[in-house]
Amino acid sequence: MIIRKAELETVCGVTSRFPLHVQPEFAFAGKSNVGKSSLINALMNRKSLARTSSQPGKTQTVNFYHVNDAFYYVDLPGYGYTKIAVTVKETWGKMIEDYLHRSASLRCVFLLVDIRHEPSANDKAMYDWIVYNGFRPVVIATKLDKINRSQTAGQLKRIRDSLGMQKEDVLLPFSALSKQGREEIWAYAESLMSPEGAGAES
Ligand SMILES: Nc1nc2c(ncn2[C@@H]2O[C@H](COP(=O)(O)OP(=O)(O)O)[C@@H](O)[C@H]2O)c(=O)[nH]1
Ligand SMILES: [Mg+2]
Repeated sequence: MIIRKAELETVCGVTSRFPLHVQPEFAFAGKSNVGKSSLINALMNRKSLARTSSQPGKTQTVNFYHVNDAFYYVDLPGYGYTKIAVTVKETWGKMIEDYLHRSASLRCVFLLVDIRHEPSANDKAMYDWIVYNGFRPVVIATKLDKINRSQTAGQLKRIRDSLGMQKEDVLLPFSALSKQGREEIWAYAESLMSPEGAGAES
């Protein structure tokens, strides 16, 4: 995918109304620090348009990045490390829920998990919740560069098993350092770009 233009168009806090777009949206969910902003930067070919941070929990807004004047990447607030269970009543949960309910142009929710770790209870809850909201989550296993190549298949299997992914569900490994996996994520998003390819299954 050739990125001609990328800009942060809208930032929504708890009290903001979400913009209503006609163009396709692709959202990225996952715990704080898993690499959402880094992935979005890599997909936009930008170094730091989406702010990354080594301190977890920075993004508590929903950020809309307009790409090529054609579609949006949506950076969702990350959930915390320490919370034991996901409750949709929490601020971030409410925001994500409102967003999932409201967006008619949302084509896909990418759920990011760290390839090194077994998905947490929050990751599982988020996965189930995306499904509950009528979407087929596409899981991205981040920080691929942090494990040995020989470990990749095993870690991917672990993630699949623990999230309870179906055989046909998509799991893509990715590294923001090497950009490995970027083409596959672009290709997947492009396949959903046309109206017929809508990922929000009925
Ligand atoms: N080695 C490595 N570090 C990464 C990768 N993706 C993100 N990081 C680092 O992990 C930290 C959190 O990344 P960030 O994109 O801000 O996560 P977010 O909170 O989910 O948006 C930052 O220090 C990033 O540099 C990756 O693929 N490989
Ligand atoms: Mg972030």
